Amino acid sequence: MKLYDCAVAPNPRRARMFIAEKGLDIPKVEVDILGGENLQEAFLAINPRGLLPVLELDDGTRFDETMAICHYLEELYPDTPLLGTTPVERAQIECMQRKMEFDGMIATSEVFRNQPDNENFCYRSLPGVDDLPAIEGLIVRGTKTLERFFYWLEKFLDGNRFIMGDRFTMVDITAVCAVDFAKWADITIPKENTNTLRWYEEVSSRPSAKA
Ligand SMILES: N[C@@H](CCC(=O)N[C@@H](CS)C(=O)NCC(=O)O)C(=O)O
Repeated sequence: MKLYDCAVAPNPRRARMFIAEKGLDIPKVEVDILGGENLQEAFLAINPRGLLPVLELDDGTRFDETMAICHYLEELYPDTPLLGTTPVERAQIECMQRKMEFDGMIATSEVFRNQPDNENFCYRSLPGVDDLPAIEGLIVRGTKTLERFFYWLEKFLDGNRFIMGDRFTMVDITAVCAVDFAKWADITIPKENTNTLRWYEEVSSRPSAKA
């Protein structure tokens, strides 16, 4: 098994954190997104969409979505569960996971990728192989969505150590990756969001956050 990875990118980081929390040692192949390596022939043979991360099994089977990678590894290595242990927990985690991903990760992507003055990304409104010039209106949409993300994150963390309660889960991984990704778009945790600031401090100090 090996993970096609990119050290600076937020979705590969989600996979790396998940793997680190599980205590797994999966070899990594670094692909340089900023240098455009993901859009070159060699990587497009691995993932024609040009996106990372990708988990490749020894028989050549590949998974090119972060959550699919996590679900697969959770099934293989159920110890230290990160996606829930009962049908109810799993469904609850899935609900929250999607909020963090859509309102946090994807909204940041909208803000970050649609700035006409961002030299590296101004023609990459869409991640991957499709060239699409920046669409400035998406900055407004993404910024508003991130306000919603931070508002709800603060509420979910009220009285909770982690987003789902006492136990660290994939939801925390996606959320902390989204919070750090939002910094790329100069958006940070509002200073009055004390629950979120406390949670961020704790989650960021886990060894997996540095993976
Ligand atoms: N839905 C995919 C999204 C993957 C994705 O967008 N990856 C970004 C890195 S965070 C990427 O590969 N970008 C390539 C590019 O911008 O050209 C997942 O969750 O894995």
